[in-house]
Amino acid sequence: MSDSRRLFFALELPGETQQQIIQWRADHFPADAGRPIAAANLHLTLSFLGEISADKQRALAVMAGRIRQPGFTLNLDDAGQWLRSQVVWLGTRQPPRGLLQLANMLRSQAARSGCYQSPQPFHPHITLLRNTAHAVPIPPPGFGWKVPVTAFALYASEFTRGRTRYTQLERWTLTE
Ligand code: 2AM
Repeated sequence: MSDSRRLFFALELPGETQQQIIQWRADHFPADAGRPIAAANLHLTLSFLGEISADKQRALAVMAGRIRQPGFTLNLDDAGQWLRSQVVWLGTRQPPRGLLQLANMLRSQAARSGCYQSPQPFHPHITLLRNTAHAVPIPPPGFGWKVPVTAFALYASEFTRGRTRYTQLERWTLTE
């Protein structure tokens, strides 16, 4: 049996914020707009690693554990739709320097370890809806959640019994 798993580094969201976001989504998007992501699965990916071996996972976790930087505040005040990938997302108009620094570090560690990293610039986002086959009206500006970010984590993505489940494997606190 293969020991590789589909892994990614991401920021978690506080449970309360996840609940507020899904309430806002229910209030502002038509029910048939797309497939809603479950509250517990709302996250912001920093670096997608793909299917990697247990050995590579350990090596990447050691490098992640050496990252030293302070936390930051994420203001989730932007939303949009990517027609090609058929997703509606929540993001930020002004990505904090700490977020870009953390994602850059994890992405370059992953690339150096042989994990393919998309050449597309990093566009921090939280996927809210998938399979949005048609253009969806995006709520006007005015919404926003300020999220204090004090940690990042490594997740496994598993698809079982028709459901995607994200399991947090390791978590690191952001401190200088
Ligand atoms: P998405 O929400 O924009 O699809 C788990 O699947 C996480 O990894 C999701 O946040 C997903 O982003 C991201 N992801 C999946 N495949 C990816 C890929 N090939 N490149 C970058 N991110 C990916």
